[in-house]
Amino acid sequence: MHVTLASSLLGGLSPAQFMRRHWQKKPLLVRQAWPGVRPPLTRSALFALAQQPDVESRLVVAQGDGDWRVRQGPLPRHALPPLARPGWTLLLQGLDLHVEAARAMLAPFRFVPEARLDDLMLSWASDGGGVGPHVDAYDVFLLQVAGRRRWRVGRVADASFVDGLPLKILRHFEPEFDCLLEPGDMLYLPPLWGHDGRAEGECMTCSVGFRAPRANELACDLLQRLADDDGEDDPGRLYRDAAQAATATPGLISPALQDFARQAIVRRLADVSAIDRALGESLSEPKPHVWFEAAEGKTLAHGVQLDRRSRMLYDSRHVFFNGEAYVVAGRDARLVRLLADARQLDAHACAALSAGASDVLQGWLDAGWLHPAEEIA
Ligand SMILES: [Mn+2]
Repeated sequence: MHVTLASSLLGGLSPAQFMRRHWQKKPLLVRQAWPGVRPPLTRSALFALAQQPDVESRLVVAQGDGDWRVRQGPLPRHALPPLARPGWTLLLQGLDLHVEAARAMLAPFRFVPEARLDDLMLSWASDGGGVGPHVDAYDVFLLQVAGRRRWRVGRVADASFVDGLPLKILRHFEPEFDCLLEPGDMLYLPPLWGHDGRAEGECMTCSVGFRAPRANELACDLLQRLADDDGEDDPGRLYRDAAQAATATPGLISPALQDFARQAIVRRLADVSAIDRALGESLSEPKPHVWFEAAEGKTLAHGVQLDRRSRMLYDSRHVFFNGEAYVVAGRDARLVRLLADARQLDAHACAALSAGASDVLQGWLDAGWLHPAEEIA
């Protein structure tokens, strides 16, 4: 990925310029960002996928009187309104986990760190379908892949929602601009920008979403991980109070015990490497309901590529793969980081791995986290 080269996906901006001028700052509308883009699956394949229990799907129906009906998947075919009925939408979250072509559509967006990537959502709408004016806590690229959708977009002064609806619909939304997206057009929106997309005729839209972690959620997750991990710091250390005098106030917690507890926490949190490791494990955790199929007898000889559901990240000390941390160094580290960045490693690079690293990659192949390169291509 050449981050300083002009990109037609970004309307002639380079990824570097886009990140400086638009990312988290202001919307960007790009006409023909992806000329000739094809939906990653057909309407009937989408409806079939929505029936599966391991696929996250939602049906949203506008009732016409300002009321909305939402049904969570799995969605049997008879749960979907007739195609000719206007005003309904089928949303399929995490399509990249299920459909190789959807995973492939994420590749041009890899100028954004993968740690921020959430998923590719596909929405199919009948004429007039949409989910109403709302905000997301996500950076999102809305890529029109079939038919036309009109977006109304604007900053949100009043973030209150209409009461009593199964959807978070903005009570007051005053769009600043509107645009009609045709197949191949794309609209980037930063988090918390109000938007309301309505299909004009049947249409399909792909949303490439980048989650912004919430400080509190991240803290809870990492603290839990730190608590589960004994760490290197004398886990069995006992409180000692050999100097405790006889007390007439047995209900009182002693300052010495308070100090012991505080120090125990401070020492745990002072282990920066453990926090970094917990973060990498957390961010690389596969999505819920993802499982991998073990496959013995595969070889590294022809190069490897990541399974579409695999998440691989790294920091200066570790590589994180599907929630597991590995300490890497030297040439192996360089090669494994290459695998994380490119999601593939050629035969030549695989041959350059040390025997130890080869064994680790072989284990990943056996677990189904990796596949031989030719298998997916
Ligand atoms: Mn949205």
